[in-house]
Amino acid sequence: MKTLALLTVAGTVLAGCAGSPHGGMHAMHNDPAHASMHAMHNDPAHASMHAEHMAMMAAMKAPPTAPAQVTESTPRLPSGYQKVAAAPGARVYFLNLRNGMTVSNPVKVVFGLSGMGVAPAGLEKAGTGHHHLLVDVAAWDANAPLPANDNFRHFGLGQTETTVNLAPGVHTLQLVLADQNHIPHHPVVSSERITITVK
Ligand SMILES: [Cu+2]
Repeated sequence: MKTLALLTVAGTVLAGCAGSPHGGMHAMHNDPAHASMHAMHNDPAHASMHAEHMAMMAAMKAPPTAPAQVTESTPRLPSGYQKVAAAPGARVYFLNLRNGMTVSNPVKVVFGLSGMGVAPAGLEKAGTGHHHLLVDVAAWDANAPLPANDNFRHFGLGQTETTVNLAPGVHTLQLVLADQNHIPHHPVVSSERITITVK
């Protein structure tokens, strides 16, 4: 009976999140192998697995994070600088983190990019850029070089992942792709802004 109840809860969440980027995860609940994991919850030895599963479910229910306030991108800067064009449909996203997750230091962040390539800063190559991780940034300017500080972290060597140490508590993260001069593309290629809790 307990197993059935858990599956029912999963089914309800699935219905509420149709079309969400977590669709693939929800799909696992229909997988017989995953269903057998639920059955194991009756075994105390699998209590930790149960806790992990519940944490995952909690992350799915987290309210979405308010988007950052971003100035409207213009093709040129006031200086006359012509921005590098973003490839149509280009997308940057967190590969290993989701909104609402609770994580421990050091926090690994893996950058996902589709439709464009990664090139080191300083190298001008069409259809490329380098990653920037924005930590606790609620507003930024799409028409200026991204600042370089603890809140705006540059990966100018072309890195596609990093580990960061963050103070325990709640933080927001966002990824922004920018050109060889650290200026966001036009239109902007940025990820969803997510909230994580660091233990
Ligand atoms: Cu940069």
